[in-house]
Amino acid sequence: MIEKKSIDYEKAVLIGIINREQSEEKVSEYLDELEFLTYTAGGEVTKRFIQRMDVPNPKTLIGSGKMEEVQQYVEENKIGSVIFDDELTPAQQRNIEKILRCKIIDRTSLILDIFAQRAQTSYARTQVELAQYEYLLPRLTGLWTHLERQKGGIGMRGPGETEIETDRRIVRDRITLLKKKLYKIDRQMETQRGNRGALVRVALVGYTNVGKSTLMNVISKSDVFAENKLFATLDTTVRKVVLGNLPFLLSDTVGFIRKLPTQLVESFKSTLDEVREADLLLHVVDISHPQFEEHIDSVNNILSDIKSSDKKTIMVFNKIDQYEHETIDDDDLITERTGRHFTINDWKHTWMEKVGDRAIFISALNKENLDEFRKRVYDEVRDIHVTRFPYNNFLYPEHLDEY
Ligand SMILES: Nc1nc2c(ncn2[C@@H]2O[C@H](COP(=O)(O)OP(=O)(O)OP(=O)(O)O)[C@@H](O)[C@H]2O)c(=O)[nH]1
Ligand SMILES: [Mg+2]
Repeated sequence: MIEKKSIDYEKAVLIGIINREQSEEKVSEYLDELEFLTYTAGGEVTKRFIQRMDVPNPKTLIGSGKMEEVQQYVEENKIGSVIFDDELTPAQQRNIEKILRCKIIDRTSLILDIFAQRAQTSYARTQVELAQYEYLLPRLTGLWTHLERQKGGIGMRGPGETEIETDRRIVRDRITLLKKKLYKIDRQMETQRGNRGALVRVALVGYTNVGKSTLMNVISKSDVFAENKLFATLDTTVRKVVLGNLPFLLSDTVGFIRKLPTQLVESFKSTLDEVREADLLLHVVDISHPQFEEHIDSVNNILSDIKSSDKKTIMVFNKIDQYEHETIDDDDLITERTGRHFTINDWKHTWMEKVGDRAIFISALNKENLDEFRKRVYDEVRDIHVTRFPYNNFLYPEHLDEY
């Protein structure tokens, strides 16, 4: 599925758990995504371990038998990292580290790692660093409690305690400093946004890797970095776009993902201001992805976290060129027809029923249906524009094709 280049990839294994909330099928999908994340972070997955358990082991998450299996594999195959899809408590992480003696990573720290790798500007770096320290702080606390419980003997008190206390203070000081730095940048950016005047603002939002930057480039003839890895974009790019003679601002920003670490949402709040302050959202969806409907839900959850869920939104279903549906034979009476059997036309009907003409199906890559897309955006932007500049109405005709 994922093409590998000839650089050195660190070998990794993935671990997932099947329980009442996560069916076997779901876990396999989650691990597909985790594998893509691992690849983006520079790792190569050589094996997956899956355990069925309703109550996770408080000490090591998975059971001891499974852990032995993993340990043997890790040793025999010189595995660099073991990556868990589920979040580990600080204690679990430490215990597992002791057993497996390699890097132990959970989904949150993996995503943080990718963000750190990809942050280009000092603004993005500051936000990622803040999120990393926020992630670290409770883990230092965990270490501290752990040592506290262990101490008791004479001589155990001194260095351990002060060391961790010092660590915690350093981390807290750093967090305060980073927050101040971000606050300062935020003020500057606010002023910049203020200077843009009252132009209508449109924001591209969506799951990671759905084609937001590609669409931005096509629409605004700009050159935003796009590639087939997760989180290609971390900073927000804003371009002035003119459709007909109607000007508006279009922004492209960081992609969302299932279980986006809360520390990241928190520290990327200002990057997401562009979304929060937008008049219109273009929610881009990769319809060729088998889990695109869950992606829509994840994006909607994050939008509601940042109080932007009631904004006017156009659903933009992208990558129709890559969409494949499964077929059922006419005489197959057993297979139940699900979304996977829908054609693009079936999806069109479904979504038209849900959101009326605020759903559009395109291919940003092959430039399919882009005229209709432009028209739809034009109509919405025009509606907002005429309420904002009531005296300029005559400049902007009812429809884009009246030019
Ligand atoms: N087949 C196909 N691929 C597309 C289409 N649009 C974008 N892509 C590809 O999808 C991948 C991701 O595109 P990006 O534009 O980087 O996606 P993004 O939503 O900006 O991703 P992040 O910035 O990582 O959140 C790239 O390899 C694009 O070439 C499309 O319409 N069809
Ligand atoms: Mg992008």
